[in-house]
Amino acid sequence: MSKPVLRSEYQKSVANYWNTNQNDPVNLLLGHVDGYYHHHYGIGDVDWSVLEAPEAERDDRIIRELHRLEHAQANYLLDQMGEVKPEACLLDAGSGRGGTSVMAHERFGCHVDGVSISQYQVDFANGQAEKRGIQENVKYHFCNMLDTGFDEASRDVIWTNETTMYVDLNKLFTEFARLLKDGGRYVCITGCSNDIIGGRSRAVSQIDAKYICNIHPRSHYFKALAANGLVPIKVEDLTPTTIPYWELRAKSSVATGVEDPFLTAYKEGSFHYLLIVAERMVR
Ligand code: GPP
Ligand code: MG
Repeated sequence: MSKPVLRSEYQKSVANYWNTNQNDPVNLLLGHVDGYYHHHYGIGDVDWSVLEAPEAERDDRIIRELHRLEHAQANYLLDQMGEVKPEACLLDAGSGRGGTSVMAHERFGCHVDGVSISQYQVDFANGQAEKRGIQENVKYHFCNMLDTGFDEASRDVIWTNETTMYVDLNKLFTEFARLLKDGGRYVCITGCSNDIIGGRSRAVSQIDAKYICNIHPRSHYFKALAANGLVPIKVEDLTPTTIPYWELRAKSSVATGVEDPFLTAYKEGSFHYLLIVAERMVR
């Protein structure tokens, strides 16, 4: 008998959060702008003129601007993948409503599998792929990213876009090392706590509580990567480029209350928005 996708009470509670979070204006209204549904944050300079728009348009202009910044984040993540051929096979680990996978396929023409432990998200994302007529090349699976069942050395690129805080990093990178081809790339954008100054701050704990996640200390990423033969080629602190997104989001009608903890954590230096690009050692 195959193992169940959800292996612990913790995983069940995370799946339940995303299965029942179906009326989330902060993600749906942004996605409705152009049909790319994201579950990550934004980067880049804000066009602050949106705040001066006439009352009747202001809210819509802010939502479009937030979406533009989230889209820019996904494009920046894809920029890190290097050359990706149309015959390449990619894995989106924690694929949410599927936006980044669609973008990867559109940019590279490649095959993408997305995995999520939320059946609702998997169904939503597959519906989007069908709508676009790309369901042969972009497929979402109800599947645990710690144990995907995909073939060994089958992946040219794997990415995690703000999903690693839900899993044990060592288990995750063991699975990614198994899945990646020799020299294959892993691209990660994540929020991590700053453990050079000690334990986690109150603001980081508040973010964890909101999303039922466990934000990892920065050093743990590099230990777990090294332990699994994944060698960083690029590390970039994206914190300064994401703060404007949060400042705009705090002024929007779709603010959820998590804006203050994010802004506090980033500004006090207890938390970073980090990009890591790593390559798999040859077997
Ligand atoms: C989801 O974004 C991302 C997370 C829940 C993981 C936590 C991320 C960190 C960087 C700590 P979302 O788009 O679903 O969130 P929201 O609904 O707040 O926009
Ligand atoms: Mg969001």
